[in-house]
Amino acid sequence: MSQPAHHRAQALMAHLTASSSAVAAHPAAGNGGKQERTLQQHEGGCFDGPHPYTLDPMGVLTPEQRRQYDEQGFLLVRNLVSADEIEKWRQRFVDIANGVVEPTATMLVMRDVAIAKKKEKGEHAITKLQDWQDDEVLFSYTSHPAVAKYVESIIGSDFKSVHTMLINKPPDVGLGSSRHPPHQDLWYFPFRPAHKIVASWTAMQKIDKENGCLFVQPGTHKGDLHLHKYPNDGIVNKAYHGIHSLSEADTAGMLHVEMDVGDTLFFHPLLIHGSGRNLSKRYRKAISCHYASTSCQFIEVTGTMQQDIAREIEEIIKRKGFEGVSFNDVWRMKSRLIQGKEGTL
Ligand SMILES: O=C(O)CCC(=O)C(=O)O
Repeated sequence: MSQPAHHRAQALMAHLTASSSAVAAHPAAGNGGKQERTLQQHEGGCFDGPHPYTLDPMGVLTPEQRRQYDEQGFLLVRNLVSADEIEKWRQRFVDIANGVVEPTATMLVMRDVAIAKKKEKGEHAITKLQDWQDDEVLFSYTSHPAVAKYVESIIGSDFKSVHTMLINKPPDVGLGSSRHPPHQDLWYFPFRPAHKIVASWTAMQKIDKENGCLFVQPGTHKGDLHLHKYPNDGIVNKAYHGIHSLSEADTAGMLHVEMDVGDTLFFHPLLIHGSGRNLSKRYRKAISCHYASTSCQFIEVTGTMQQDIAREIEEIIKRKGFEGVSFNDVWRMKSRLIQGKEGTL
């Protein structure tokens, strides 16, 4: 293992040791915990009462916003974060891409499958920065009070960030690799229930159909988790699975969400969504985080549909030098408390 990889491995193991002791304080969590067997892979669930998908303890949402998320599984908040803040996160991305700032120990620096062959350098070589929960500059997006306020209004007051991404979608080179096939984010998550998980996705520039905006299928948050696989209609990036029964052509009729700088979409992890090819000449940037209530619980995915994605992620992490790290451990490592109290997650 190279020296930087060795340091990353040490940092990862330290992180896991710390989170395992937190888990031990809550016997329902962790491998073999009783609750793990009671929650099912398909469990979407909803809150009791008239608002099945929004808790809104502080009364932040308007009746229309609440109806929107409850009925359609997503909420678009215009101009939620300022252009100055977006610029700060963009600059951090550029500094990491150019080697001016070291990526943190657990950060994944990803390259587009088509661009990798072109030997681009710096900002244009990188398609995604992921798992930057320990980078304080980027993390200021995750913990941003305006974002956190809406997260709280959906999943309640105690929550963690579980997955962080800055996506730098490259101009498509004609192979379709810049698209993100229609999928449900719950496919990747070994914890439940689904209604206590929410994503935020903030546009870092004007994003429209041409440069590959998000598309969503309203109301699908009320359905089940579908089987996902690698799509067979073109080349696709590592771990970009899509719903097996849907192709790129099926996305034409979905709702395309065009956004401006700072606009933020919040959405449920069962909502079918993805993004189209970037047909412009410029890279398209968005910053995103998934949050989960600390009352969520890990499930055992062995023997379920999610087993394949779990194995794939474990393989990826093993190749990076992290031997013996389980799928659930990967998620423990990625998580960081944002607000409220620790729980079973
Ligand atoms: O930013 C994009 O192009 C799509 C992101 C997305 O759907 C995801 O990462 O789940």
